[in-house]
Amino acid sequence: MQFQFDQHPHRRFNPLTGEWILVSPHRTKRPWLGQQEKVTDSRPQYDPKCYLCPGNERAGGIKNPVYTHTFAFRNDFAALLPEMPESPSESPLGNLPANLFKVEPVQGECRVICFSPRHDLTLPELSIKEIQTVIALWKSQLEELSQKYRWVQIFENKGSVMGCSNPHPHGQIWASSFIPLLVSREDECQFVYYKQHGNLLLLDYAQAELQDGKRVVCANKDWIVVVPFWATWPFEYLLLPLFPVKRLSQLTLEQQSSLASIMKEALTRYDNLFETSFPYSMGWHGAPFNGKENDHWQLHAHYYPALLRSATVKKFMVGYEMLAEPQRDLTAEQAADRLRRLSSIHYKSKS
Ligand code: H2U
Ligand code: ZN
Repeated sequence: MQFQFDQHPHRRFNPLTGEWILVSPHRTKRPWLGQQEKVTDSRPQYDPKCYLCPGNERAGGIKNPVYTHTFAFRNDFAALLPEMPESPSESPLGNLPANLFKVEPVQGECRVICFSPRHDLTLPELSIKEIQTVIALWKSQLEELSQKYRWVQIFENKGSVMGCSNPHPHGQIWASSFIPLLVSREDECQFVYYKQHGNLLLLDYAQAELQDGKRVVCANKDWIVVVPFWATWPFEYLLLPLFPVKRLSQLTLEQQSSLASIMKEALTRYDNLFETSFPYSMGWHGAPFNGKENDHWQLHAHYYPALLRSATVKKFMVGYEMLAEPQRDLTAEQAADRLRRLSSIHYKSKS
């Protein structure tokens, strides 16, 4: 019997994090007894009870302006606070052994960003021009917050299954004095690759994927969206530039426009997969603001969707995955193939 990686259990390596994932393609024939229902969501253009709609009141009594494009505000329940003591004068942990009990103070800011005044729309339903205003907002927020913080995490948590509290199209930004764990891992892996090969890890990867084509969902002259070879989530995306660029703030207007159109296409394919507003967590990674050159860094976005086989059946990261290693059944190639076959026109705009 000869090993075939679309049929036999194997592990795949993630060069961006140094982690492995177990792939079990033979299990996709497993019977499934779970429910497979369609979810219909119809929302008004304006919801008087929504804390993100224009002109409405938020927690604490602050009123949103009657914004017409995008709107950013400080999170009323921020996880990070800007004014904190630099470091405690004496250990807050008393006599506990310092090598086992470590603590460090952090500073930061959290913001919420509304993508549109329309309560009923999501990113793929916005026009390319409107998506460009979201990109412009990401860019200006990054420019402002990076003056003060070493890391600026731009992200979007979409859909109630991802724990998102409000369907109004919005994202968040958490800026911090420290570089978070997952970012440091990517920093290290990209640095080692750059030192060994003199090339950017993710640019080499994007070019290899473009040539091979098996995991490509869509691409244009500047950008490529793949289900990465090492994907953990069933329909995970990695959105990559086809040119070297360290940060979102360095994109030209033309590159922002081509980004808006690849986002619209990739997210439309997500929604068309189960004819539902596809829930995911996404976020941007670029060079941190640590005072270094960061020549090894390449900008990219991760999309981690929770759904597995219908609008309601999600993948759980439990059991073996919590205790040993992430695992998937559907291969990255099968997932990309399914997404590629779908229409690039949103199902809602057809009916
Ligand atoms: P989600 O997208 O993950 O649901 O987050 C929305 C954020 O909005 C959440 O972090 C904030 C919450 O703290 N929020 C406000 O800042 N003001 C409000 O009036 C309600 C919610
Ligand atoms: Zn709203």
